[in-house]
Amino acid sequence: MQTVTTPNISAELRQRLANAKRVLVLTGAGVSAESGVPTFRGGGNTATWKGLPFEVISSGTMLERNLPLVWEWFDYRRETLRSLKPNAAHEAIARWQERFAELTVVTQNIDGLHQRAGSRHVVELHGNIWRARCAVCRLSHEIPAAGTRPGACEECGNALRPDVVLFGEILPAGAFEFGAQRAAACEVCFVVGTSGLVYPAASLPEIAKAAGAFVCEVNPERTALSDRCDEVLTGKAGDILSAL
Ligand code: BJW
Ligand code: ZN
Repeated sequence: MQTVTTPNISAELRQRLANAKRVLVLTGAGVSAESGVPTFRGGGNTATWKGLPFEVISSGTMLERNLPLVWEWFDYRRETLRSLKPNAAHEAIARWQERFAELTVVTQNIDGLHQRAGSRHVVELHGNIWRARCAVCRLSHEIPAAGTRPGACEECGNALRPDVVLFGEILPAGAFEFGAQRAAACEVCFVVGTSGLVYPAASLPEIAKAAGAFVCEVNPERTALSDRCDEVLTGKAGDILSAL
């Protein structure tokens, strides 16, 4: 029999959640870990591919140098994602839409699992692996889960690239700004399954805290952000968010 320990949730967090209208959730790779998606840091299998560290292959520099190799890397990643499903953490976050007057989900993940669990209006800071975009006119193209990805832009015929944000690249217009605006206005901010190392995403909890929000981290390990959170719930996102 599987035992699930109830996390030690403070009375203050319970009270704040009972009164909260505006809640922001920032998620990272750890929220998809229980679906079987490898994280980038601290284990998993994504850290290197064909001997290349992910910071090298998932970079704007590599895209300029070798687009076919970058496509190969994302084709491989889509293949591993194809059969995976949202987990209890994605589902709990989707249910919070009915619980709070204004729930903002800001994710660094590119896997689309929040949307598949039913979350609407997810702010994708780092793009989506199920889309390609034209390197010239930026037109977005869906990549079907079954079948082959589009070869060239249907508008201008130029090369397509994965619609994800690589190291050294700029985030999608308005995405971070929208997240920052919601962070500054929220009452409770959850930071779930992220190492908090990648900017500007990692600045959202800081913006929330500076504006007076209660910041709560959910992670089995301590992170770069732990010391600046008001509460740290240690454990897996699926267990803790379901209990909350
Ligand atoms: C669980 C769990 C369970 C496990 N339950 N939890 C300021 C200072 C220094 C540098 C910069 C700065 N501002 C910008 C930069 C440069 C750079 C950056 O941040 N570098 C740092 C690493 C130093 N940022 C950028 O380049 C960004 N662009 C930008 O800022 O443009 C302007 C600019 C350019 C150049 C210079 C300055 C400014 C773009 C960042 C794009 C990041 N892209 C990636 C790859 C996407 C495509 C792909 O998938 O390949 O996004 S990198 C990778 O890291 C991916 C993730 O979204 C991102 C964050 O990782 P995340 O989600 O935190 O995952 P992990 O693996 O790190 O952590 C997992 C966590 O889960 C762990 O804590 C586990 O414990 C936990 N966990 N199981 C809950 N069951
Ligand atoms: Zn085009």
